[in-house]
Amino acid sequence: MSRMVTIGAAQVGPIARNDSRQAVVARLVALMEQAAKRGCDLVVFPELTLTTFFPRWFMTDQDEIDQFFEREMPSPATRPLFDAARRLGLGFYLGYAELEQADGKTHRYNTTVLVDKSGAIVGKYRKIHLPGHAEHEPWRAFQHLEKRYFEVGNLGFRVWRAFGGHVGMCICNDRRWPETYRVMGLQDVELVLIGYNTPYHNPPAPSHDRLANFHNHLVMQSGAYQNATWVVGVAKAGREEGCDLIGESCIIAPTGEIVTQARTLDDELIVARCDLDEAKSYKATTFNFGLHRQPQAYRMIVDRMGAEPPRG
Ligand code: CDT
Repeated sequence: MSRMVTIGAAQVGPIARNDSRQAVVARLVALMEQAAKRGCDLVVFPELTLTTFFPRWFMTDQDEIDQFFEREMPSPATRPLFDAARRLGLGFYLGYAELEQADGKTHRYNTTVLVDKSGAIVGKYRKIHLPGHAEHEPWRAFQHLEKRYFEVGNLGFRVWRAFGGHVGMCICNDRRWPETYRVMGLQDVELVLIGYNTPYHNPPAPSHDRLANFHNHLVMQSGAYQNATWVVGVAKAGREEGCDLIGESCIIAPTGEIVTQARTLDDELIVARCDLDEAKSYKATTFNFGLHRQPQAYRMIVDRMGAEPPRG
């Protein structure tokens, strides 16, 4: 048996601070058109795809900050993506900064939506693992203020029936945490979609810089294999406003192997025909969760947040 989904990982090159939404959306539609020509069912864009990665700057003027956020999805500026989905019969995953008014309060999230081939939103995820810091740290070469500009996502790690399979979403730093994949694995996930913006340079730990690409693949390949799922990781890449972001967007099989990988640091579409049934032999044997997991031994994972050394 096979259940084929043709997936495009649409890596996006740098976006300047003053690039308009319209200019960015036009680039994304061009990638969608390429994806349709190559037979894709689904195209995956990066995290915060519509603007430059603004958490690199400390800002105090809320109006200035809110210019990077979307108040509605779709909006007049982003509707061409939804129109293209319908016209081309092509779904997409899109990351953006979301501003929501709820219970008389304003909330801001680092969000993705999953849109089906009819242009309807079928799933929404709000980033849970927010890296970086909340206060200005001028000693850094650049800031990473996700903890300042976003709230922790409140929608959990859900999995949706879509594209003929079970599809989950997460965002960037989430991919480094095994819990992310396992919570989706426990919902029989078959395809995990991940957008990212990852600088090569990590100011608090510059000795890690040379390993940025290795760690990117390491975590996603492990997540794929250990949960018997396809994983699609998509970068916003290249030198963006003086900050170098890694590329190496890739599509990973449930074997843990990279099937295809981007070779540039610019707008680049890579495509793979993914058989969702390829996970079956892993789900039935080595990673048959129902047969082999021992959740009574995992209590500490939910009871304890930070590591504590053994007593005594
Ligand atoms: N966007 C995002 O989550 N980036 C982080 C940068 C590392 S911060 C130490 C990431 O995990 O790739």
